[in-house]
Amino acid sequence: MVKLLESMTGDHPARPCVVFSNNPDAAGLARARDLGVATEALPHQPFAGDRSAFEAAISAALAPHAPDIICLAGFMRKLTAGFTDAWAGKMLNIHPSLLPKYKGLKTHSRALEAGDAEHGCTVHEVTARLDDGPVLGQAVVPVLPDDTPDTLAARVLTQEHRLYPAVLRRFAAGDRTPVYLRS
Ligand code: NHR
Repeated sequence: MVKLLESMTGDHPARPCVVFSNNPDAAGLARARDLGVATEALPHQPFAGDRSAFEAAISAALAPHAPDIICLAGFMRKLTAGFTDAWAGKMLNIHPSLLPKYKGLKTHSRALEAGDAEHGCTVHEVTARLDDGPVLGQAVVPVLPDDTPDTLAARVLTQEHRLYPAVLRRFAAGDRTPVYLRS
């Protein structure tokens, strides 16, 4: 998220208008404020069992900031079709695997257990189906012999920090041609 904020300067076609979290204590909110970006936070727990009500409250919190694009970055609440349809073609996510491999959680240990020679991350459009929307970019890293889930995650994260800003820049300019990176 911080890499995205920092990337939006100069000739970049977008500017950050707000950072939202469902965790009022998220460190990223303070990082955003330090960078001069507005923040909103709304815990999901009071909405237990009613995802649509939570999403309506998110929409109300975002509305004054008038976003054109939403970038999920570590957002861990599944979104219903009501929200994803409203933002179809305007909401991105970064997922730590080479989709369509390893949708869902624990992607690094799953890649290691499968004996994959390569792993990576994917930026995709968010649709109602989890980790399933059109691919906008991928970055590939090698899996090394002594990797643990943590060492592999760190290698992927370095590429996430390159890939997501590169995809957002292209996407915000209206170009959905996928970006492919290799370390
Ligand atoms: N929502 C939709 N409709 N489509 C996607 O592609 C989404 C999404 C919401 C979040 C991010 C995704 C990831 O990068 C994302 C993509 C959390 C879960 C999940 O199961 C799934 C996918 C992602 C993030 N969340 C549980 C839930 O009940 C809670 C898990 C937890 O808190 O640890 O919402 O991986």
